[in-house]
Parts: sequence; C-alpha cells; structure tokens
Amino acid sequence: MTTEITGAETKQRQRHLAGIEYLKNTQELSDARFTDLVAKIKKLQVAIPSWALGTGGTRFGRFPQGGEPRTLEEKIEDVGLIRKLTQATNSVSLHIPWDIPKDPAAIQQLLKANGLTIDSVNSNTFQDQTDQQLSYKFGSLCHTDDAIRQQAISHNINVIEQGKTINSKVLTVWLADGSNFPGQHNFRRAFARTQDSLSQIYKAMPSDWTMLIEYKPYEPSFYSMVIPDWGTSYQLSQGCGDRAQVLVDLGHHLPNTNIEQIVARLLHFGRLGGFHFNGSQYGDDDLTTGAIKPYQLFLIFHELATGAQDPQVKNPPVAYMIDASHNLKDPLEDLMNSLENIRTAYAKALLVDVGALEKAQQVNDVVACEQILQRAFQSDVRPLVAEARLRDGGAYDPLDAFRSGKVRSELISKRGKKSLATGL
Ligand code: RM4
Ligand code: MN
Ligand code: MN
Repeated sequence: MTTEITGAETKQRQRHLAGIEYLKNTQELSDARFTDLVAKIKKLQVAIPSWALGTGGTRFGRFPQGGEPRTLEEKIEDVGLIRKLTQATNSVSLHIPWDIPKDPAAIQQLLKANGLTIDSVNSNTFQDQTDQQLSYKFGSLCHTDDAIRQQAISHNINVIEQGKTINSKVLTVWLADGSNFPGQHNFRRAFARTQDSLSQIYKAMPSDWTMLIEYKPYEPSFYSMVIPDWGTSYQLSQGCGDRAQVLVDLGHHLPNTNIEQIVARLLHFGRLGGFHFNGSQYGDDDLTTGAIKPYQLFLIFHELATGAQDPQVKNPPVAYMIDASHNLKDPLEDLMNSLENIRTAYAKALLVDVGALEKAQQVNDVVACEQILQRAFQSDVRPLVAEARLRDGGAYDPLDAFRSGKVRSELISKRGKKSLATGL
C-alpha cells in the first residue's frame, strides 16, 4: 500500500517537473524569470466572501449540501481550510448584518490562527432586517424620504464602526436602489440624493479607509438602477474624494460588454478599487470565475499586469475578492476552482511579451498583436501555478486533497446535514 502511494506521488512529481521544463522551453523562460513568475503568483491573494460558504439559491429553490458553516467562526474555519490547501487566499470579506463580529477580539484571534485577515466590510441596504424601523422597498441611499436615507447612511457608518474592530480598511457599497417602471424615478434627483448620502458616509470613514462603489445594470430593479454602470460609479467616487473608487463585479455587465477595456479606463483614471470575481454567461450568474469566459479573464489580468508596470498608473486596486453563489457545486470546491482559475489567468497574463506587443501595436501589426496574446493564453501554466502553491505549503491538487480527505463528510458529521449559512 505504502509503496503504491509513494509510486503515485513520484509519478505526480515527475509529471510536475516535466510540465515545468516544457513551459520553460516553450516560453523561453530563464530560471530567474521562472522564479520571478512564481513569486508574483504567490503574491496574488483573493479574499473569500463570508456569504459564499453556504449553498446559494435562486428564487426557485435551494439545495443545501450539508455541513454549511453556522457561525462566523465556522466560516473563518472554512476559509482557513481553503487557505491551507490553495495558499491563494489570506482574507475574508464580511457582509453585515449577515455576519456580525460579536466578539472582535476572539474573531481576530481565530483569523490569526488561520493565517487570515479581514478584507472589506460590505453594507446591506438591499434587504429589510427584522428589527429595522423603515423599509428599503423603494430604495435606501437614493430614497425620497430623508428619514430612510438617514437610516441607510447610519447603517453604513455602523458597518465602518464594526469594520474598525476587526481591522478592515475597506467599505464596499452595493445598492439595489432603482426603479421598475418608467416615470417611477426622477433620474437626476435620485442620483443627486445618492451622491449626497455617499459623501456623508465617505466623511465618516477614517482617513486610512477606502470606499468601493459597485455598479450593476439590472436586478433587483429591472427598469433602472441608480448605479448601473462604471461611469456612474466613477462620477460618484469623484464626488466623494480620492479614497472612493470603483468596484468591478464581473457579472455586473450586459452581455458582451468589453470588461477589460473598462478595467483599463479605470486604471488610467486611478479609480479602479477592486474586483468581485465570478463567472457569467448572461448576467449576475455568480458562477465559478473563469468557467465561462477564460479568455476574457486573461485579458482582464493582462490589463492589470501591464497596468502594474506602468508608472503612469497611480492607484493600484486595493481589493481582489470573489463574489459567487453555488447552486450546484460544493461551495468550498467551487471557491477553490475560482482561485485556481484566477491564478491561471494571471500566470498567463504574466507570460505576455509586453515589449514585443508594444512594438507591434506601434506599427499596427494587428496579426502580431493578437498572436502575442494568444501565445501566452494558450500556454499550459498549470505546473507554474502548482509550483507557487507548493512552495507556500499548499496541496499539489487542492480539489483532490479535499475529496480524498473526505472534508465535506467530516463537516456534515460535525455540523449536521441541515445546517444553514447566512447569505442570499
Ligand atoms: C449583489 C452584488 C453585491 C453582493 C450582493 C450579495 O449582486 O454583487 O456585491 O454583495 O449581490
Ligand atoms: Mn458583487
Ligand atoms: Mn452580484
């Protein structure tokens, strides 16, 4: 038995080393360049959202896996597990009030024990809570009623206060505010009220905090959203101040939108605050990142990688997060898939010969330009990504380790078949 395992491991190791050799040869990578690539990939750490550790549902139903984390503490343990296997995440993003750090000191300790910190804190004015006085049915920060606006502003300030206790430095605001029928909203006034509310929240932030303003073209409002696009987020962030930036959720665009160009624009303006990574076929599908459009994900990372080398780009993004929902897959498996696909896209983007691309662009050699990107995109970087993970002590194949370690059945026996995580 032991020899069999050792044999399999040796084979795996041989395959891994052969893969590295092949990549080095085909991409003409020196040892120094390879080491540099590994170091860069190791640095790419993406936050896990506390609201994506349970099974997601649609408005038609929910089919829980069992073993879902019941408390914030259990969620942190789950992220710790993902970290251990992938080494591609070192933080958790919280949605409040879905996850309230009731005992901040204990939470801090647990985070530390799991090698984690808190990334952003996210406010929620898209649902009414049971103890809430006034309703957000007709909006929150955009509301016509000052008292409701005030309640939503106070909630955001309260989220900042809670964030401070656990060392977060980023507030993410996503608004469901919008209208369902023509005539329902005065577009100009709804925008002005939103700007005023956001500015008040911005002023309440400590000076080392950043506010991220997320946009979304439709849902839950189907005629108009108050913040439907990056232009609106951009304008709102400018109205607030330097530490307000735009958050790009990959699923928050109409089909076929050129997201990589939006990323480049925002980088150029110094207002790209961060990402919510996920995969999308139609809209806010919240599928595994890179599952549907891996080329698009690569092109986005190409903008990020080249932007990082450009001295003209002033404010690099502060927050990389996943924002996904898992109706079919095991949430932990899905999150690990996403992390792997994100690092893979990044690794490919790092292989782009930027010097050659610039030259080809300069002389308008369209074919060469595209070929340079394809050459990087079509390379097999899996051994490179695995090497980065292995050097940090992660698993060679995280998914395989998760399955062969029977982690889900262990979680089910600990937490029960019917445990439910908070979230959507
Ligand atoms: C929204 C948006 C927000 C997320 C909520 C749960 O569509 O993506 O980022 O916090 O869903
Ligand atoms: Mn999002
Ligand atoms: Mn979304």
